[in-house]
Amino acid sequence: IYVEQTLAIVKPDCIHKAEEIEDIILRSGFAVLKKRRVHLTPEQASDFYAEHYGKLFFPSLVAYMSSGPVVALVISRDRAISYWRELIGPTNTYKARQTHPDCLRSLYGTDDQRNALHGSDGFSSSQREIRFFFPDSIVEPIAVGQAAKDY
Ligand code: YYY
Ligand code: MG
Repeated sequence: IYVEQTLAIVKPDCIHKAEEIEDIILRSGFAVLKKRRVHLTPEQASDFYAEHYGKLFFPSLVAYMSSGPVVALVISRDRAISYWRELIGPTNTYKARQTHPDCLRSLYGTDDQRNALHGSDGFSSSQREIRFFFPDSIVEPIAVGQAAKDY
């Protein structure tokens, strides 16, 4: 078993539910390793979402993500990256409500852009995103209980 880390963000439209979300994270088998509440500047939000630079939704995404504080959490368990993505569900809140009614974006999202929660989409983005909020982090999966060849 490999214990991974991933980055979760409680976005500005969901910030009043941050403690409730942290409870759900803990009850879902994650450990919360680090946590930070921060109000991103538009420049920081642009850097975080640099992969989407130039897309039509980019300016409003940056405005949304810098519109109020967020809570960034480093969370950890086996298969953390894909499991957290499964829990939050599809990007579009309206689509999520149709296809995954129990997912967190369905329950906590506001609209097609303000979708309450972020999750890293793979190992390299988890490394980049964890270091974005917590620059001194060492981000590696840790083998627990089994030889690496069994992974
Ligand atoms: O990884 P995820 O957050 O599920 O979606 P991305 O495609 O990476 O988009 C990042 C962010 O941008 C998304 O959470 C909302 C916003 N967005 C949007 O406003 N409009 C879109 N058509 C696609 C994404
Ligand atoms: Mg993404």
